[in-house]
Amino acid sequence: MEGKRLSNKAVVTLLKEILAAMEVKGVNPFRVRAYQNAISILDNITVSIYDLWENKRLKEIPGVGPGIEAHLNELFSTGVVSEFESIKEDLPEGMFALIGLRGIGAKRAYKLALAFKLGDRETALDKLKDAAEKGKIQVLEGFGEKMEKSIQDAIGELKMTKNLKQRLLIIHAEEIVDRIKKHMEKCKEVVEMEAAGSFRRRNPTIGDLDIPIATNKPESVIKHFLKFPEVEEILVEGDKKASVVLKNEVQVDIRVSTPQAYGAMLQYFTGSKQHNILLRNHALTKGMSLSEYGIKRGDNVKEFSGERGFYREIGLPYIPPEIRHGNFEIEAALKNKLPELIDLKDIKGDLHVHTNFSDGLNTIEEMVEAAKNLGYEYLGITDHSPSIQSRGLGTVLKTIRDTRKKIDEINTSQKDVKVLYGYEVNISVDESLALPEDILKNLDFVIAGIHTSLNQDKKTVTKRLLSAIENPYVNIIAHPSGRMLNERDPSDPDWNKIFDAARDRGVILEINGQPNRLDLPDDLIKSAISWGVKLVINSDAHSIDQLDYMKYGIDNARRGWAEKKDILNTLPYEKFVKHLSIR
Ligand code: DGT
Ligand code: CA
Ligand code: CA
Repeated sequence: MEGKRLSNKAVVTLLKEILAAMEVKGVNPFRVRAYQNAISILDNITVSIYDLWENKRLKEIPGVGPGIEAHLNELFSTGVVSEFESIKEDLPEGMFALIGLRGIGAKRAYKLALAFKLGDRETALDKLKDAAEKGKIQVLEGFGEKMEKSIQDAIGELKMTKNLKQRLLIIHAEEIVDRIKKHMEKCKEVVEMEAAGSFRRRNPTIGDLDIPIATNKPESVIKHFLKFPEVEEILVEGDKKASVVLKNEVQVDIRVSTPQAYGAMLQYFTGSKQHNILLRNHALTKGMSLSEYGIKRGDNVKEFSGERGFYREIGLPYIPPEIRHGNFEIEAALKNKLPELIDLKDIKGDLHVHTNFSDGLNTIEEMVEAAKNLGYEYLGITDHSPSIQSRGLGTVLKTIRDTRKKIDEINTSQKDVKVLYGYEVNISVDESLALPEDILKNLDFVIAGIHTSLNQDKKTVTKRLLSAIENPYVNIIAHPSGRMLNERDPSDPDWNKIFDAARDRGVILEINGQPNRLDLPDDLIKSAISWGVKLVINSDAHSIDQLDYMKYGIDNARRGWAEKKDILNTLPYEKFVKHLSIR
């Protein structure tokens, strides 16, 4: 099939517009729901939707039913969806520019676009801003003064358009959150605060920071927040919220609530937006309506100091923030089938660390000492393998003998941490491994990974990974997708083939904890687990401090619904090495 290749982002944007158009037109709510479901899943998948279509595999995506499949089919073969063309024919084009605004659903976007003749996308936001400033929104039916103000704020928040900026890695967001927390600790009116949004869901990258704060003195808290020394520009200053841009261009939105109502506020600002939408749909079926202030039944709004009570009220167990993606977690919660997510304290060893033998900072001994302090039972040393081409076979063999001796000595002189000797071996462009099997077979274990030419076509990159999986001495595939956040897209092999081969041959896929990798991505973690593939979480530390990157790997594993049983380095040493030797 030869069609019109579109990025996942372009596909999702278009589907969101179809959804909005259907909502305005009052299409059957079940179809609307189906679209919402599909969008939240398509919005979070790593594999190319276009490739799935090309391989006639759209059906395999959960949530993609025949209706949406037909739309995608038409979109990829012709570039347009005729039903969409006709459904939006009499809708003002400008409404589609408003859909991303906080609190503006499709129907409101439509009303505003009609009222202010927002005929095209480019000018829609500016025209709306102008209307708000002139007080023209509050007089519209169903809007009012409060709504006008909140639309103005939402446009303000959108000013630093997220798409134009690079998203922050979570490790950098953590540093900023720590500094804000330190500043806010000096204000004694703060009862409770937590960074919510994508940060609390442990998304690998963060667009902006959202911080709900519990207090009985909103004015003093906001005043204090605005004195945070890193504030560069104040976008919104209200009596219950503020938005600022920091000197490092990061936007921070704070919202205050009373301690008694903090649970609903925290829940709302944790999101994801899609989770909230689906949760609201669920609550509606029980005659309840959700907001950041509480749960409304009839005229009565019930407040919640914490999130557990909030979820309980709508008949659900607590759902951990990491899986609030709008991707079947509500269904699982309803059936009491939420996963028991893996935890950092379950980890018994790290199988991917570098030393100063290659590009690491510390010696093997220092890495082992640090692993002992973390309470690990085992540590796999996996420097980049020495190059036979540049050093010559003789030197490489001697290096390996010497290193083995050293590791044997460490294993004799201390018994706390069992040290395993391996290498991180490159999978070359021609599919060969950087070390021959004669050498590989003498190591305790081998990690193989792709580091170059990731953008090969699907067939080639699939074959390349399969050749490593089929090598009898390879135990683990490092950072399988090869993505580098903000830098490099993941490669796009046929994942089902990779998962099949890995499961059948007992090869382990890695969840790499380096904050700029976090690879496997969460959606692939979830698929791999459902495929029966075993995983390990590694720090890929290049210094003793980086052993802590394990925690980002854990975050990512949790986002992929991983439980302790799915992750092999939760096993005690004996059982773990047994798994390595069954190969
Ligand atoms: P980000 O900042 O792009 O990394 O992602 P988030 O998830 O932090 O998104 P953000 O900052 O736009 O909004 C924070 C939370 O507020 C979001 O996770 C859920 C909630 N929220 C935002 N807009 C809406 C909305 O239109 N409807 C609902 N129900 N919730 C929303
Ligand atoms: Ca955010
Ligand atoms: Ca925000």
